[in-house]
Amino acid sequence: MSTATDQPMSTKSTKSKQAPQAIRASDALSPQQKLDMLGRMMLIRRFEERCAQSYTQTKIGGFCHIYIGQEATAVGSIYALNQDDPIVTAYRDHGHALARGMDPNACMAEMYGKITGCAKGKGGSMHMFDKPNAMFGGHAIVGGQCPLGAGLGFAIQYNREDKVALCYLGDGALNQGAFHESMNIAAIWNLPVIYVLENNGYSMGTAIHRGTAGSDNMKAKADAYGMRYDECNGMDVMDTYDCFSRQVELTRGSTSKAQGFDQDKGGPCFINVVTDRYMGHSMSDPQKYRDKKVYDQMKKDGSIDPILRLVEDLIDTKQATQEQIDDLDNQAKQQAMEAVKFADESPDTPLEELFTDVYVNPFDPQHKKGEPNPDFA
Ligand SMILES: Cc1ncc(C[n+]2csc(CCOP(=O)(O)OP(=O)(O)O)c2C)c(N)n1
Ligand SMILES: [Mg+2]
Repeated sequence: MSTATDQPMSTKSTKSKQAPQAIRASDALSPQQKLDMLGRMMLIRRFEERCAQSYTQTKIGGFCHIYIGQEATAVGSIYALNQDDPIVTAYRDHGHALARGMDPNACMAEMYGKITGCAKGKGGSMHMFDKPNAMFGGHAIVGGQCPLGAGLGFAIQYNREDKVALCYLGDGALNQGAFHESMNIAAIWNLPVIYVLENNGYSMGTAIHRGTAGSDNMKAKADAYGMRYDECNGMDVMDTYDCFSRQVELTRGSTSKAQGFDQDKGGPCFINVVTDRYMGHSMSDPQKYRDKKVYDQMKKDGSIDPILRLVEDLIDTKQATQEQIDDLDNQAKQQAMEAVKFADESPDTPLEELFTDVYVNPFDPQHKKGEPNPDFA
């Protein structure tokens, strides 16, 4: 049986020891910006705790995949983007939506299946969409978002925009054809897209080494397509931010107005973010495949926790006081509580909505021959 101790964090990474970088992007962040990143991670943590609670109370139906443990991946990577850089991800998507700036009320209401949700309650937990914040979902089919990531990159290149697309995927998507087809087309067309592997070591209950050939060498996946590769510790938000800061700017090189739209520059990249999910695959997973005792202790003593790590760093370096940290956490708790209240009090999505915002077949046989389908007008 695989346990957390079978697979310590360090063995999941293929990173060779590198000399410390002289200048890291995170060195230029102000204490205020670091607190802002901490606040975003705390919001995700407290929000997800409330989701788990509401799910157990059967207020949320369907599937629900909790992001706790992986907060630094969404926050560290998205912090390195511009607000209009598009992102797309899989079904474990509440964290990305919140990190991107989605209103927590709309996010929670979506899970409750309420009309006030970001997709009018018709998508649920796995389908968080927020076009104004350039969040293109939330996709339930493993690897299904990979071609969409290439599409987002292609749109940027075609429209000669100064943007970069991020496409997140779990380690379970590594063996899907859609992932490899997307990496291939991104490479041959030099698309401004970064494929972000959220390597939490498990797809459902299957440890990565049991399901993925060459799981100890993620660089080989990028090499197969002649693509740039990087990796970072996804339990350390600053390391994640540094990694994305350098790669996002390189990828932006092919589309940047400042750098002269040179399609031979920049191009795609594959980033292996080594992370950990604390809870089961979904709310219905008791995690019998992990040694819970060891794992609980690791979480408690803060040896792996991304939030505790940043808190400790801010306090040790006197960039923040305990009082500021407590205030941030209280705000996060408050926002999560308000989101639950908002979702509780919002009306259900009415039945008529079943037929809105869906694809329409203009040749629907239910319509008389020769007459246009009125829904298609
Ligand atoms: C094509 C496809 N096959 C199987 C499933 C069932 N399934 C849902 S989640 C999942 C595991 C994916 O794990 P991973 O990509 O590592 O993401 P994580 O849950 O760790 O975030 C599987 C096999 C699916 N949704 N789509
Ligand atoms: Mg996984």
